[in-house]
Amino acid sequence: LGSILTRTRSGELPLNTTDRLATTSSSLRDLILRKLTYTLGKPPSEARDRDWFMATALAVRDHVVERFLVQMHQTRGKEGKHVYYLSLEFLIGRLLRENVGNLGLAEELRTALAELGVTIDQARLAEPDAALGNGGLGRLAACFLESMSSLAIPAFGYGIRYDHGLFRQILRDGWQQEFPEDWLSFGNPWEFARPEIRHRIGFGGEVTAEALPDGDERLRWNPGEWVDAVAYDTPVVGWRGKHVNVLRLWRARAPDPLRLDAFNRGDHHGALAEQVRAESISKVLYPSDDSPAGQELRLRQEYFFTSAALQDLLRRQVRQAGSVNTLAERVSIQLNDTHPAIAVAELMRLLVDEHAVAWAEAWAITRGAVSYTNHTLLPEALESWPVPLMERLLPRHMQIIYRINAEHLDAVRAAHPDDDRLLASVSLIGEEHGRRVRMGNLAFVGSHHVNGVSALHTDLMRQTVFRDFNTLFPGRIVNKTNGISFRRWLMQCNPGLTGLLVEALGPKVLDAPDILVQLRDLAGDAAFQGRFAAVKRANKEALATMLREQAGVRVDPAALFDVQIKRIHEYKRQLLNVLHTVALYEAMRAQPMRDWTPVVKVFAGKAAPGYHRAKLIIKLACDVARVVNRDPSVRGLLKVAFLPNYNVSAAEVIVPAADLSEQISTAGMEASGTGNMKLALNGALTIGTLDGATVEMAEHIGAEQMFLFGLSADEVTERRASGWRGTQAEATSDTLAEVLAAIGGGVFSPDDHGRYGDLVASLRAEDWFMVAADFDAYCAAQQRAATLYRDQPAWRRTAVLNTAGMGWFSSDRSIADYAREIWGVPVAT
Ligand code: B1H
Repeated sequence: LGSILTRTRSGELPLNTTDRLATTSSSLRDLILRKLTYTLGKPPSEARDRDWFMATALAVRDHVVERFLVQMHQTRGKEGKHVYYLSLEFLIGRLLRENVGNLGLAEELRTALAELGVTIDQARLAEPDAALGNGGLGRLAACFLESMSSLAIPAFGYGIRYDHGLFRQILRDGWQQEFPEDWLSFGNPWEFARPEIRHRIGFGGEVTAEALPDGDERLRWNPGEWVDAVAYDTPVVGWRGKHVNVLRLWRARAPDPLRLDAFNRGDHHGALAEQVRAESISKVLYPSDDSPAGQELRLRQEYFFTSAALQDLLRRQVRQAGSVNTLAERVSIQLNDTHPAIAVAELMRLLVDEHAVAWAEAWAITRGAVSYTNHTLLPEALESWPVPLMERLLPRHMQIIYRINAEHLDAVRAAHPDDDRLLASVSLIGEEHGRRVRMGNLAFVGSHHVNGVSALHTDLMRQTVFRDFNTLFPGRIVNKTNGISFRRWLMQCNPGLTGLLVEALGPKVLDAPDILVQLRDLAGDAAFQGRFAAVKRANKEALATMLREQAGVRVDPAALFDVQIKRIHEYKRQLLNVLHTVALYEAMRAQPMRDWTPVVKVFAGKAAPGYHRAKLIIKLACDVARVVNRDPSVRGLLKVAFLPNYNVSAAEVIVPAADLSEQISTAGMEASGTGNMKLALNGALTIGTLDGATVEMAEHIGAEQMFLFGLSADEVTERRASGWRGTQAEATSDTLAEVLAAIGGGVFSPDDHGRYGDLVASLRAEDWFMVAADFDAYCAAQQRAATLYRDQPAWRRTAVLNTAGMGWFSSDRSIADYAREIWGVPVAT
């Protein structure tokens, strides 16, 4: 260490080869043992699995840090443009396997732990699942961070270090109950607390004008309340340990830990009140994956982390470039949905008020640096904040937004005189439900590019929500189809398939997933099919164990595993899947001796706590499961399981084991989907609608290799306009009529016959999500799947073709597209 010190001080490489950590299993073993003994203070004889996890993670972190230091030294002074990915959610999951895999230390670690008498799984499964996100949007942010490191793009992720992530879901008698999640309770070995990196965040107060010598006036915000944002850094190592970026999450702290004057008066609660109020900002993730919470605390969260991120990156800019003037050339700020959209006003405030940049120049810098990703067109999901709330909480920002809006509307008026409809539509202030700031519009005008997350979604953005903006700013809306990290969603979660792919295609497949297409040549090869199927079978046995232990359902691993794993939402149509389950059940009871394809229906997903209809759908799935699973006339040929507490770690078991992937959203409503990609990559066949990125999957895989069905997005629009009613479907489908009668009549809810009355009534009436409308087509697609499954060679061939077609859906491809077409950042390869 002495030599590190001297050489670092003289500006040399901080770590030369003799100082470097050895990557042999024995040195890894010694390092783990040292961490256990001296950092955790436990002898091996006392160590529990969790201690082994902590010691292992700390040892692995040393290796990550070492790469980071070397890289810092090598790139000092030559850092290119930096990307800042601002996201209210990072759905990280566990990190041990990812970091070990990316560092290339998996085998060494296995041996090291074995010598200590521990298995990798013992340590690995003791890691809490970091659920700082709700679903696809948060998981996308995590995959993108990993890809930015893998592509050696200098980047920071910025978000909130929530004390409590997404709630734990427990099913009590089929009803979802929420319990707080506590991922930090035993400490987080991956992060570095950086108490010295701290930014002041203001709220409330007032704006004062200060006369300047030249006769102008300068506006100053004097917040009435301050909260500190303290940095916690998690290094993110890319594939092959190439590059390390940092995920910097902010924790809210009161500037003063307590009010001593109040404490000394005996007011012990009052002494802590400010601290409690400040810290509530980073206390808990809002558990909604579509509709914004709309509460003041949510706006405080959004502003808190956005301001901390911008202050942080401006400080770095000034340190490295001497001024803020070149910001737009040196940084790209990506807004993950509108949650950080206040960045547009905050960056203007920081530039104009704090760095004395002229307004017009500040606007050019802001628009040059910021870009925005839209993730949903659902009207209820478009964020807007009441003007009075904004004026109270962020008075200076409200002034800035008014000025941006005035200039924006002046320009629109100049180009399109007398078009009041247009002005109202593109204004940053909406008047529909009281005066509200439209965050999507703010993000749009403040960005150089706005992107959707699949080709269909981007088209719909241009045609619907941002139609007028698209006319005013042609070319600003671009598409960047989502992707997934192949490291996590293939190599780590499915080592069996990965090994087979490496044998078949060579190790290059690990770095260049586009060569997966070469699998097409092997799709008809019986020997290869057999090995592909053997991998799937082993993964299904693992899932069968999980279903037995966690859902109490025994299943036959030979059956067709039909999985729907995602947030519970009406537009995702878990209900359609349940209706088919009931139809199949009734058909089996009517003809018990037909030779049915054995099917296991697996459901998993959380409902937003206030979303009653979604919770009722969970209850219905559980009610149906209870009846079906214990009915002897079904002879075990149909099993239904609702697996509680779906999270990233559960997905890592389910995804490799699935035969059939349910992607059955009402067309036009799922912006992209990413579970669709994970499942197909792992050899599941998709039953789905032409929605989101499933459309592009069909282009890459071949629509013939999927079970596509149902109304198109355009047809859904037409149906809705024509006053469609579900009774029209019921009148022409005996099966649908029987299924609705059974559910509505209480066959599955003998304890409460009326439980599903309203649910069934809404299908018969408006049928907004086209469940009744698509029912027959869905059942026919299900039948095609069941029939194909009986021809195992044909099924296996199709499964191989699905994997073969998925190379393009790597998040490395998505990120390379962002880098080249939005960020202007060079990418190697
Ligand atoms: C997606 C969200 C979302 N779209 C509001 N929108 C939230 C909206 O806390 N909130 O208020 C949280 C999340 N999430 C998903 O993004 C889409 O539904 C998926 O189709 C898409 O694959 C994913 C990633 O782009």
